Amino acid sequence: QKNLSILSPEQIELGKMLLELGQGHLFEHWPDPGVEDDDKKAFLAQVSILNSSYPGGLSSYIKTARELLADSKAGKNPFDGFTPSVPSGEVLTCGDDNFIQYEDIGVKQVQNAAFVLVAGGLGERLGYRGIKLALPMETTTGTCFLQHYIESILSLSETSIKQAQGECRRDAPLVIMTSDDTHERTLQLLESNSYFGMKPTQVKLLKQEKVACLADNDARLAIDPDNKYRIQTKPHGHGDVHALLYSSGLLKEWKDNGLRWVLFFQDTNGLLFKAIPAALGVSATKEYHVNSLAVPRKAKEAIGGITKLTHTDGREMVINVEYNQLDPLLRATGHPDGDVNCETGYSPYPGNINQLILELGPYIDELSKTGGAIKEFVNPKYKDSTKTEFKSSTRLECMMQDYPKTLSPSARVGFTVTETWLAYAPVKNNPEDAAKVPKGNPYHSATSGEMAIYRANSMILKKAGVEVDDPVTQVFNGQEVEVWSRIVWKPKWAVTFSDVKSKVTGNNSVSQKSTLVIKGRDIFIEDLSLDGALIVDSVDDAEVKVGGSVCNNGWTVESIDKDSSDLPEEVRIRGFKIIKTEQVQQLFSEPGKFSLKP
Ligand code: UGB
Repeated sequence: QKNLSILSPEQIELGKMLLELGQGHLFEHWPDPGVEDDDKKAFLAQVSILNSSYPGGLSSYIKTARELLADSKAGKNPFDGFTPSVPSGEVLTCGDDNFIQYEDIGVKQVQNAAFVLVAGGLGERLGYRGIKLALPMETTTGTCFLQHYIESILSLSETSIKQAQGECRRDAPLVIMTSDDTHERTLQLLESNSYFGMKPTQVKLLKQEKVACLADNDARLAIDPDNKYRIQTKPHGHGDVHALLYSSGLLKEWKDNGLRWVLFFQDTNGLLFKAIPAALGVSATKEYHVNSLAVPRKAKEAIGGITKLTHTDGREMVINVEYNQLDPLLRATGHPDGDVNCETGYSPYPGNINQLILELGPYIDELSKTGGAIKEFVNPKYKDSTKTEFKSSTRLECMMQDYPKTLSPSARVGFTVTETWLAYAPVKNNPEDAAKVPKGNPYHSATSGEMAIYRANSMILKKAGVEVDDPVTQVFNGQEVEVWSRIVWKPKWAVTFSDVKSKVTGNNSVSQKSTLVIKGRDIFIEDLSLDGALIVDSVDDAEVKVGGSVCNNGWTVESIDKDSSDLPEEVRIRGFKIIKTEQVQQLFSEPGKFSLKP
């Protein structure tokens, strides 16, 4: 009461609201007016942000938190009444006729698509202090994830416009969701690299706010241990992307501009764009409102499982069940062994890789009803079995793949499974945790993420008729990985399997010790025998034929000690570095037709 005189009317209202919501403890330590007044005002300024950035405000947040905390304490099963079963979806195999057909349809649709990258996570599990988008995807060229994503979108758009015979020329929008942890560094990465070739107006950053932490089962907000005039906050999860997109007005703008699709993707999956065109083709052909891209999943692998849930009241949905919930759900519904591999060596539930394709019209209709609010969950760590106290504060969380949970049963929700080697190699785990992954399960580390790029490119070239040697097995940072020829190309050279096929002719071979880097757009590989390192670049108006025999000492992959402090963190987390001994390197910088036959 005494402090009311120092506060603005808006701040007084916020204070009253907190008292009505049972949050009196937040003010108990407040001294008399005149003491720490600026801190008190700063506290209410933070409350104002927390209140306005959550759909329905703090009262809604606290109400939901009380309900979810009560359910958690009572041990209520979130899937009560639901029986899981294996759903059916479209299964694609890279390079076969079906795949090529879907890719063709998908590429044409890219000119109607907007791209949304969720990149608010800091990557604590990875043990890397920088933002994950700045991390090199592979160290042969040192291209970072963001550069690769942007160049892929630019090339896909270019191809799309060409294939649709320039019906309409429009720059594909890219939204990046950031957080306080990643915003400034993401902006800086873009600005210091001229947006990697995108127009700055094409890219929009939407920053997600953190949410208030909860100290107990009554959803009393937690005071920051380092500052008694701040409420402790934590990330709310990638599900925020829907509310942010809705409130930004971008969805309506996209619809008015004639766009039809919104594609969501994550920060560190260097393979993803190899599967996007075909998956978009599936969305367009099957007229899916929601299409999730999935890969075969090893039981207990830390990715969600796509599951069909059927309720006793007849409701049905196809939805991601997060990895920590799938096993208990199966055990509770007549599968005593829980989440186990079937005869294929994989879980029968395809793995969600959080690549979602939503049809814009139905998406806007749904968000007009929900405001983009996504079903939340809470995951408190209790001190003991009485479940009365938490080990540390908790908060509500939400996931972007839970968007279909509020959809009506008539919504067309499907999924598309493709091979893991083609579509999924995230970089999430630090070397220590990766080395503990059970044998046969993927490491999801910087080591495996980079090796997966070489494997995918080698496999694609093999499917296109190139003789690529088998890989050798090596151990880096305690992880056994296949080391394929280091083959890397820029998206402007090829963004689809058909692009690759059209640029590779005759009898070509690449030995295991080789490195092949293709940077220019119109480079044609014809009768090349490579045993060493070859790097070719060209300006867009040059057409270059590359063939003949290239043999040199090349670039080697050398093991390093992850604890050696003289190496940068992004090298140490891989456990190897590329030693560049000898190469043929050629840039064709003038327009015209050329041939490179060393
Ligand atoms: N992210 C945000 O933008 N904001 C946040 O508050 C949190 C994250 P994680 P997670 O494909 O491998 C997901 O932490 O959540 C961004 C799926 O839920 O890497 O453990 C963050 O920057 C799971 O079903 O993953 O697991 C990153 O880009 C499975 O699909 C993205 O969200 C798994 O990803 C994912 O964050 C997977």
